[in-house]
Amino acid sequence: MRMPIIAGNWKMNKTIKEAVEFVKSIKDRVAGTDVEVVLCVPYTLLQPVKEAANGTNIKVGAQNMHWEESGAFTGEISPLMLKEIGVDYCVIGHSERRQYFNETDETVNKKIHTALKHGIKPIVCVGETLEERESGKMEEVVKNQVVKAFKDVKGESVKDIVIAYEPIWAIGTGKTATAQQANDAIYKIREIVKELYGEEICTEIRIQYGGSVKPNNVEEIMNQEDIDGALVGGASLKPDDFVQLVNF
Ligand code: G2H
Repeated sequence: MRMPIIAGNWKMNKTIKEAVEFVKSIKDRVAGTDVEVVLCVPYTLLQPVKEAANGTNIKVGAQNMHWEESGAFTGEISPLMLKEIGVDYCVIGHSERRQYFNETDETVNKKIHTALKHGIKPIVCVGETLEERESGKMEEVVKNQVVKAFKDVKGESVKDIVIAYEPIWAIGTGKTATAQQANDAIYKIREIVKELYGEEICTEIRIQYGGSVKPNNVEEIMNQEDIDGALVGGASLKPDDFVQLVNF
């Protein structure tokens, strides 16, 4: 039985004060659920959110990290720095990072290896553009991303990885993939994991959907057989909305 995981991806939003108030406002309302609750926040908010979430069921994630432990990489953050704060998860390969910051399948793969080495659970994002979907290439594109992301990742580590299927055309656009489209894509991703790692691991790995998930569509999405959670941007910024998402 896979535990559902609802992760907020705050992107480049919120001050420390706003973040701490957010955690105070939601912590009692997300307590005691059977859902894993994660907030993926900007680097400046990791420590304050971790402290505010102390003693609650809220886990904390970063939105990116470097694959090296230290060195001359101006502006970057290493897995050791995240680990020191007690970060549980890290989003890796979000489409915005692929699109605006030259993230590639190769850097995604390196980051996954480093995250696993340091006990940080990767939330690995994959997904196709509208053009790719309309030309019937969704499966091929996503397969290529998954195969390259998981290169040389050992089977026993795969249970610590969450995949987020985020069709690029549904991100922040208000266009959501239908629950059926999302489930079909996620079913296919599970089949790819099965080809790579076999039946047991493919039934264990959690695969989220991301892209304009909101309180009014979360239930239908979460009711799909293969969808184990949501990676949520816009709707994770308001405490009341986020609480509704967790309590779908
Ligand atoms: C996709 C998602 C969060 P939104 O990027 O990862 O954002 O819910 O705003 O579409």
